[in-house]
Amino acid sequence: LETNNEYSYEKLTQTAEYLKSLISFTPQIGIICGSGLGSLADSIQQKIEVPYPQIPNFPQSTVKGHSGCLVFGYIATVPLVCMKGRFHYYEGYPLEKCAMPVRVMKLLGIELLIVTNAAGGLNPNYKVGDVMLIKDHVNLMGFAGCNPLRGPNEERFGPRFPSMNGAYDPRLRAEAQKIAQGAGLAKGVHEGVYACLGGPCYETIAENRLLRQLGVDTVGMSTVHEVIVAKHCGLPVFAFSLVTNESVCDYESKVEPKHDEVIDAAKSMEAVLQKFVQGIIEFVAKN
Ligand code: 6GU
Repeated sequence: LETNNEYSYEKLTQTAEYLKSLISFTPQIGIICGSGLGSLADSIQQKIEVPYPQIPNFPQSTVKGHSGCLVFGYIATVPLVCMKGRFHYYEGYPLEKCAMPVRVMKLLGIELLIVTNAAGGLNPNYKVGDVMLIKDHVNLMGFAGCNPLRGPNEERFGPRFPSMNGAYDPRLRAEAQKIAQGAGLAKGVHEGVYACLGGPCYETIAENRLLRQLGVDTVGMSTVHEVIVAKHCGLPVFAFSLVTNESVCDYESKVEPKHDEVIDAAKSMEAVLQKFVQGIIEFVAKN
C-alpha cells in the first residue's frame, strides 16, 4: 500500500496555523486564478501577499519566473484568500499535491471556493472570449484511476466514498447569469461540462471528437481535482472556464492551440472577469 503522509491532517493544520498567524481575519472565500487570470487578485484591498516558497509544506511551483503566492485581503468587504498560480499535474505533482491548497483554505475557514480556468472550447457554439459556468465535470483522469482522494481516507475532511452531485453550486450559477450582464458580458454566459486532461500536450483532433461525444464543452488541465477535494470536505464551488481557444474536430482546420494565444485571450478578458468575480462576491456577501 502506498501511504503518503506528506499532506497529513496534522501537516495541513500546521500550514493553516502558520497562515493564520499572518492575518487578522478569517477568509470567507477562496479563489483559484486560472492561467492568465492572476489579475483577479489585483482588486483585492489591504493585500497581504505570501509567496508559496515561504509557506510550510506548500508545493513549490515549477513555472519559471513566478513562484506564485497566496493573496489575503478584501473584495467588497468580504475577507478572502486568492491563489495566484496553481499546481498542475503536468508539472509532475501527484493530484493530491495539486489540490492540497484547497484543504488548507478549508482549514483557514473559507465557506466558498471560486475556481477559474482557461480552456479550449469544444462546443461549436462557443467563441473565444466566452465564459462557461461549469455545471458538471467528466473526471477523465479518474477513469484511469487517478484521483486526488486515492489512498487512505482522512475522515476529518470527508467520507471515503463522496457523492459528486451538486458540486457546482446551482444557486450561484443561476444568479451568475444576471451578474454577468452587469459585468459587461452582454451575451451572458454558457453553462456546460468541463473535462480535465493531464496535459501538457493539447488534444488531438481525434481526442476532441471523442470528448465531444462524451458531452464535454470545455477542456483544460486543472480544476477537476480541486473541485473533488472541495466537495469531499463539504465546500461549495463556483467555477467557470474562459474559452481561450477553439478545440477543433475537423482535420481541414488550420486552428491550432498555442499557449501564447491562450494567455493573450485570458489577458484581454481580465478586466471583465474581475468585475464578474467581484459581482459574485458582492452577491455572496448580501445573501
Ligand atoms: Cl485546447 N486544451 C487543454 N487541455 N487545456 C487548455 C486548452 C486546450 N486551451 C487552454 N487550456
